[in-house]
Amino acid sequence: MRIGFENGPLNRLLSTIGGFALTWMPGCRFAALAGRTLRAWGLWVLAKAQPGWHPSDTIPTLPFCPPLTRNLLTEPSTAENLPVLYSFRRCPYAIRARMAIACAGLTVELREVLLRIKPETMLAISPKGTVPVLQLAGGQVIDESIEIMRWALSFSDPDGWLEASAGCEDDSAELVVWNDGGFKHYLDRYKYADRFPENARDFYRGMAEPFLLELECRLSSNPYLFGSRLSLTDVAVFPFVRQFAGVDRAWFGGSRYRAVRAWLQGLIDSPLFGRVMHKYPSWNPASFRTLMGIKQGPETPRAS
Ligand SMILES: N[C@@H](CCC(=O)N[C@@H](CS)C(=O)NCC(=O)O)C(=O)O
Repeated sequence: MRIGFENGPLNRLLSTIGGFALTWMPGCRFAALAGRTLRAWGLWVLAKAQPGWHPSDTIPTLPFCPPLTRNLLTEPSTAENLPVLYSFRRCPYAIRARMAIACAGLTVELREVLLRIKPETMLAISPKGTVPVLQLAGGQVIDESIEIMRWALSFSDPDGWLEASAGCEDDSAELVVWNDGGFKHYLDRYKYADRFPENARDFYRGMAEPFLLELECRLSSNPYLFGSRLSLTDVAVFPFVRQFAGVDRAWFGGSRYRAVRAWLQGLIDSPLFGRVMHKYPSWNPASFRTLMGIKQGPETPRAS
């Protein structure tokens, strides 16, 4: 039996249930998220019932970011007054912030931190102790990665990341909330299943999968989450999917998420990702300054 997810009645039914919650209470984030989650879970149950299923017979074109001309460099610098970014190389939140900063062509002073020994200077400006943290030249602090992305793109968005999901702001926000919330919750448990022995690793993976199914449905018909162009949402979400894929590469490689795999690989192979994943020694107040980007940022002098 072919379920016919693309245009079949079951897909329409599930979309209607999800869409009902999305439209019935417009503006209500919770209802929208619940609707989408319900739809994804429904898809997951049906997909389980038909092991060979895939939402599309075609593999989407590999997405590539245009090559960058900007470089990351480490050097002793006389450049004062740059915004300071506290970051951790492998942190998915920090990756998305660095990608937006690099894409915008901004220069920041990069301070690579060790999460177990956070610098006092960072905790002083953001006591919650998470990375990334951006301190602007005027002293203002942005310590949410999505806000850092928006800050960077508000100066320059050469690749149109904001425009790519224009008109779908609620949809985009829901995906990010789902990614940073439910998906991240189970991703952590899947990654560190030995620290959460109340359930098996596969259980946590299964709980994270509805999010992947949502991505798969979107990416089966378009190369990016909101159509033909890379959006802020793609960049915000993919570092987490990369972590998910890395937990059990063999499983992910053989999974039904073909479109997600192609999308993920395209982003991992992109020059932009390569540049922001450069390894730097961890920062201390006595070390050379590490500059990320070579173009002077738009900020005015940083306090202290
Ligand atoms: N909502 C924050 C979350 C950032 C976050 O949780 N970062 C993790 C690293 S991936 C962190 O700093 N955790 C604190 C720790 O491990 O001590 C954001 O989007 O910037």
